[in-house]
Amino acid sequence: ASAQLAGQSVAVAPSAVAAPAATLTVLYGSQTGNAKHVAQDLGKAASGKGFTVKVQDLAEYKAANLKNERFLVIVTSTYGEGEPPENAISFYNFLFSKKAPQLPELRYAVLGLGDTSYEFFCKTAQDFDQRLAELGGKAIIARADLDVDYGTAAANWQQQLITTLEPEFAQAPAATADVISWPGVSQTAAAESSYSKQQPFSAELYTNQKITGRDSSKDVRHIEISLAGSGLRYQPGDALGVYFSNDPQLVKELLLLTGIAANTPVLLGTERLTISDALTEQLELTQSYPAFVDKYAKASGSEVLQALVADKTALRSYLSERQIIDIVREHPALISAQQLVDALRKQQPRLYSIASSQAEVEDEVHLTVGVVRYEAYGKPHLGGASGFLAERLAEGGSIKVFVETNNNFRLPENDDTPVIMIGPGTGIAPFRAFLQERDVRAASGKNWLFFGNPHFTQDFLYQVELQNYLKQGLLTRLDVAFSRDTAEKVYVQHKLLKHGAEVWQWLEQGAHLYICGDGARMAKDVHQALLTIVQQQGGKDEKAAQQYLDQLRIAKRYQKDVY
Ligand code: 2AM
Repeated sequence: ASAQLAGQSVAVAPSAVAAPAATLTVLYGSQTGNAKHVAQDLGKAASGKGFTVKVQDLAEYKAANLKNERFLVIVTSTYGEGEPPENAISFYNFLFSKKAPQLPELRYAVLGLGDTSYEFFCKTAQDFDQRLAELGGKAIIARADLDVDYGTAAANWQQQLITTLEPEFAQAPAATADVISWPGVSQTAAAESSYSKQQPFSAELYTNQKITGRDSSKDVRHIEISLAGSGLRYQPGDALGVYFSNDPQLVKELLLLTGIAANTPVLLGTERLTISDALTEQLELTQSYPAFVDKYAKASGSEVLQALVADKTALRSYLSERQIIDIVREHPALISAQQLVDALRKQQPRLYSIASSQAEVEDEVHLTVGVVRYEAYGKPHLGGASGFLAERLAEGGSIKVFVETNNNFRLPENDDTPVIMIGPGTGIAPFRAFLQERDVRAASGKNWLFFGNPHFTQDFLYQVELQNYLKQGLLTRLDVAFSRDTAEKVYVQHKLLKHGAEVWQWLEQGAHLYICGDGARMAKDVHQALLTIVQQQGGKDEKAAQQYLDQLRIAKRYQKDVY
C-alpha cells in the first residue's frame, strides 16, 4: 500500500521523473484566507527555487498520506477559544486520535497566524507543533507565532525555511517544478483579474441603504458596489475584502492629543508620507491591540500603561471596548510622529460575506453590513470599515475592494440537492447569494432558510425578497425567530428544534447544511441543537450523533462561515 501511495504522490507532481523527487507539502488551516495566502506564497517561493511543492487546503488533505510525507509545512490560524479553523478540524482530530501514525521520518515546520488580543494566541499552531514532535517528527526550523500584521515576519520565516531546505531539494529537477494546488478546479475565480488583496480595485459605491427600521437597535446597510471594468469574478460563498479611510475627525484629535503637526513626514515601511495621510489611509485606529499599548507606554513613559502591559488578563479586558483614541485620551502624551506610526499596525482589510450572485447582478457585488456603533467612555464610537461605508462614503464614491475566495462555503454541485441555511442577523448575506444563484439556475433542490433578529417590524432583513421567494416556491420553507417580540427569547436553534423531524428528514435526503453569523455563541448553540436533533430523530447516542455531524462536515455537507 505504501508503494502505491508513494507512486501517487509522484504522479501528481508535474516533475514526475524516475527517482521520486522530494516533495514539500504545504497545508493550510485558514478561516479568512490569510493562512491560505501565506501558504500559497511559500509554495511559489519554494517552487521558484526548484522545489517540488504541493499546497493544499487541510480540508482536502487525505490524512492517510501523512505517513508518506517527508517534508511537511502547516500554516494555520486559530479560531475562537483556541480551536482550529473550520477547514482544519478533521485533520486536527485525526492527528490527536489513536489513528495518528508514528512519524519518525517526518521533518516539519509550523507557522501560526493569530492575534495577540486573544487569550489563545496561535493555540492551534502550538498544538500541531507539539503533536508532530510527539509522533516523532523533527522540526526543520522553529515554529513562529505571528500577530495580525504578519507580512514581514512571514516572509522572513519563509526565507529561513527555504534556505534550510535548499540542500535537500538541490538535486530536484529545476524549472519543471511548480506549485500544485488542490482542488485544481476553479481554485480562484478571482485569479482571472489582476486585482487582489495587495492590489485592490477602486470600485464605485452604487447604493447604501439602511434596511433596519427607524426604531431598530441595529443599523444594517444593504450595500451595492460596482465591479465594472475590474474583471473580478466571485461565487456565492466568497467574501469581499474592503479597505477604508479612517474618520478625519479621529485623526485630528489623535494629532492634537499627541502634539503632532498634520504635515509631519513619517516613514511607513519604505514609503514616505505625512502623518495625517498615514493615519487616515494606512493605519489601524478603530481596533486596539496589545502591541500598541506596549509601544505607546514606552514612548509616552506612562507607568500605568507599562503596568497594564505586564498583566495580560487585565490588558485584554482593558482593550476589549477601547479604540486607539480611548487609550490616548486617557493617557495623552507628547510623542514624535514616527513613534506614533511605529506603535500602530497597518490596517487590515475587513471581509464581508458577499450577499449577491453574479448570475443575478452581473458586474455588481452586494453586501449586508452591520454598522458597528456604540457609546463608551462618554463618547460615540464607530467601526472602521462599517463606519466608512455607512457614513463617510457618498454614493458614487470610491472604495478599494478585492475578492476573497472561500471554497469551504459552497452550494452543492448538484442542483437537486436540498439545502438548509441558518443565517440570523447579517448571517443572512451569503444565503441571499445562494438563493439568487439557485433562482437563476432554476435549481430544483429544496431550499430552507432559518433567519432571526430582534424584532419583526424593525429587523426583518430582505423581508420582501424572501417572502417573494417563498411565494414563487424558490424558498421551500422560511422559519424566522424574532428574539425580542416574545416574553421569552426565541432563537433560530429553537426553530430548528421545533422542526427537528423535518430537519432530520431533509438531512437523510442528502441536504447540505450551512451556518453563517456569530461564531462565539449562535453557531455553537445551533450545533448543539443539531446534535440534539440527530440524537432524538436518528435514535443515536451523543457520540454517534457527533460522528454523524463529523461525517457531514467531512463530506462538505455541513459548512460554516462564522465570525
Ligand atoms: P438577541 O439579541 O435578542 O439576544 C441576530 O443578532 C439575532 O441573533 C438576534 O435576534 C439575537 O438575539 C440572536 N442571538 C443572540 N444570541 C444568540 C444565540 N446564542 N443563538 C442564536 N441566536 C442568538
